[in-house]
Amino acid sequence: MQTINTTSSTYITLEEKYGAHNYHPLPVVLDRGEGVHVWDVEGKRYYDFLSAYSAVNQGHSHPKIVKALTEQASKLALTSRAFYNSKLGEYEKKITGLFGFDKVLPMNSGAEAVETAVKLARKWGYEVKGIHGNEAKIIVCENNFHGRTTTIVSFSNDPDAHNNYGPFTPGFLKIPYNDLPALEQILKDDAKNIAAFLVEPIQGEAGVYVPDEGFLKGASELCKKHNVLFVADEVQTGIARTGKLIACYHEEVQPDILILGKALSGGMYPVSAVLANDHIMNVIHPGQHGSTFGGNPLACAVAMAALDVVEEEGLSERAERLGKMFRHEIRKIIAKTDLIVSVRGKGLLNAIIINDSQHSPTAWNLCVNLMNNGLLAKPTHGNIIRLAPPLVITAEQMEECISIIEKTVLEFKK
Ligand code: IF1
Repeated sequence: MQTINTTSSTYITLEEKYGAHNYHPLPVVLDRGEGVHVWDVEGKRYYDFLSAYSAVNQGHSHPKIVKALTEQASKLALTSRAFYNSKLGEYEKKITGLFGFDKVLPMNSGAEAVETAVKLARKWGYEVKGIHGNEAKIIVCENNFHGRTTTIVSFSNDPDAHNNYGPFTPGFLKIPYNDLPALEQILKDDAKNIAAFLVEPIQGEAGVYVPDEGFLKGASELCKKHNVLFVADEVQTGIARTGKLIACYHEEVQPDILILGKALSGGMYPVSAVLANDHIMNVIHPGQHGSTFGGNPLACAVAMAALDVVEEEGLSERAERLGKMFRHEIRKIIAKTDLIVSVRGKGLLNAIIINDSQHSPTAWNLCVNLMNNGLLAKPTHGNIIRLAPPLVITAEQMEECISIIEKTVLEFKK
């Protein structure tokens, strides 16, 4: 049962009346954030276990990132790429050095970066691999989530994301996730026309599906064997979230194209990036791709600070260590209840599977009760609740959150 205070209801009413209804938020109105905490308009404090879908890995309003934002904003925010600027080259050197690529193409949203990667892979396919005109194919996985543009939803099999948005962009082949034999077969059948394999190292939206050990390595080797680009969408799994700087590093895989977003800015500003080596990136020439805000000085300053925080505060190691603790403690709770079937994840990208149908309100109701008990989380699909706090969470705070989860689960009445 959720009681909505009048102040909150005022804000909710405004959004209901004047905003498109493209979301169904939990009934909480957030007003302030700091570290792992957010506060609602009534001043109630919550632990944030969504982290804006893993965009706030560095914690809400991290002082170093806020400082970079405010200082740069008061100096020079946007020039467009019609001119050079004093932040972009420094940022490009930093990010390509950190992730081990020759070049970066700076964009803004994750979907824009995925679209950029699709265009880059296709262009490489035609101009380097020699695929005949307009025949380039890109392999994707069932139950993928790569964003919400028309081309991206063209290869989604989620009816909500896909239905009535046609006509769709052709050129995408689908295989089951985590299925190396299927990838091998499709490559054997049509490698000459295949430019790339686009994959999430962990499928976040689908429900935090972690592939079998060896899937990423095997897929990248199959791609290399067939001269197909291995494209890792690390928008959600990147920037230390899974316990490594990018999730591909759990299997020592260096993708041909790396897509970053979300926590690349620490959640402070829309910043995304596509990284690749020269033999791929150099197919793009002036006037062939771009964006008004891509590579703006403000984004560069924020992203450099956000990347510094990841290194300085050891966020990858912290995510690895506290993620193991989290799953261990949740498994102890699972032993005491039949409400939760299992827990899965890597680092601090985790999910619990609720013992009810995906169409039941149970996961939602549990999230409302968690909210009432001071922890914010939200179901992904139906009966799966993603649990992903900012990576700056301390062991003590994690213990408190596990207690909140245990209390809420053991008290829950369907
Ligand atoms: C929403 C989901 C998560 C992503 C991956 C690209 C993008 C995303 C792996 C696009 C974005 C966001 C989008 C947001 C909710 C959230 C989400 F539920 F939609 F699927 F995290 F799982 N690749 N994911 O996860 O990045 O354009 O949004 O910057 O659309 O509701 P974006």
